[in-house]
Amino acid sequence: MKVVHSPLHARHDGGVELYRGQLVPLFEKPERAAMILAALEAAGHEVTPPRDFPESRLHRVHDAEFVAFLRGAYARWIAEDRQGHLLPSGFPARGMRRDHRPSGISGMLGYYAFDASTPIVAGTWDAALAAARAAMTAAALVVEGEAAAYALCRPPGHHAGRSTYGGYCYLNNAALAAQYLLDEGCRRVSVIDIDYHHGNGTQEIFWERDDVQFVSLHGTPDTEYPWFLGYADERGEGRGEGHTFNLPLPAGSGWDTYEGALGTALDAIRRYAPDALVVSLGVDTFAADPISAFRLDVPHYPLIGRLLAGLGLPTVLVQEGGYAVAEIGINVAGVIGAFATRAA
Ligand code: OKP
Ligand code: ZN
Repeated sequence: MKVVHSPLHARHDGGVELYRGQLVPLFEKPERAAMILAALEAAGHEVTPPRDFPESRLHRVHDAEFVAFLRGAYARWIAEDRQGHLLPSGFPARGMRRDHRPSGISGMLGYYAFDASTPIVAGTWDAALAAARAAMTAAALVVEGEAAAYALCRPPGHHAGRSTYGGYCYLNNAALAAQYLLDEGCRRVSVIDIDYHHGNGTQEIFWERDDVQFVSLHGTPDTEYPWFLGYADERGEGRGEGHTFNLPLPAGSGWDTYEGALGTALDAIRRYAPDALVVSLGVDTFAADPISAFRLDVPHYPLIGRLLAGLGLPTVLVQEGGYAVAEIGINVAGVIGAFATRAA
C-alpha cells in the first residue's frame, strides 16, 4: 500500500502536557512516526511525500480565522515576550462568554483550545500542515485509482473541530481526507474511527451532514478522554440525523467485546452504502498503551485490517493515536499489511 509521509512531523517536538496534575513530556512524540515508518518500509510498502494543496482545502473543514490563529500563534507568543510552549490555562466554561474572541494570546488560547494536553511549539504549524497534506494526498491517490492509501500523520487530527484544537490534534486530517473525496466526486463517505478515544472533532464537523457517516468505537467518555462527547445517544442532527453512530465500550474491554462492536460498526457502514471509506486508525487500543485501557494484542491488528478491507471500499487510512512506541510499528503494519493483502 502507498504510504504518504513527511519528515516535517519532527518539527513538532519538545512540548509538555498537563497529565494527572503534572507537566510531563508529550506522549505524542516524534519517535512514534519513526517507528511506524521503519515497520512499513521493512514490510515493503512504498513511501511517497505529501503534495501541496491550496489553503482553500483547509477552509472546507476549518474556520479560516482558526487556521490563521494556528499558523501565527507561536510568533505572537514570542512577540508578547513569553517563552517555550503555548498551553492554555483558562477556558470559557458555562456562564462565561464564548462569542467574544480575546485579542491577547492567553485568551485566544483558551478560546480555541479545549484541553491542556496540546502544546504549540515553534514547529507545530509546519508539522500539522504536513500531516493535513499527507491525508489529502492519500485521498488523492484513492481518487486516482489506488484501492487504498495510508497517511502517516503526526500530529493526529480526530479531536480537532471546525475551530477548536485539543487531544494532541490541530487540523483534522481524517475530515480533510473525507471532504477531499467528496469534493472530487464521491457522493457519500463513511468515516470509521477506531482510535481508543472518541473522535469528537470529526463528529462535530460532520454532525449535520448527510454526505458523511461518522462511526466510532472507543473507550466510554464517562471515564475516558475526551469526557464530554462520544456517548451512544449522540446520533447527528438535521440532515445528519442518524449518520453519527457511537459505540462506547467500557475501559478494560478485550478482543471479544471489541470484535462484536466492530462487526456492528461495519454493518452500519454497509447499510449507509458509501462510495469510499476513511479510517481514523489509532492503535492506542493496544493492551500496553500507557494512556488507554483496552486489551487488544499484536495478532488482533491484522484481523482488524482484514475486516476493514472486507467492506470492499476505496479506503484512505489516516494515522491517529498509539503511544506504546515499541509496538506501534508492528501494530500499524499489521493493519496495513492485512488490508493490502485482502484488498489486492
Ligand atoms: C489523542 B488520540 C488523560 C489525559 C488525556 C489527551 C489524550 C489525547 C489522545 N488523563 N490526554 O485520540 O490518541
Ligand atoms: Zn487516541
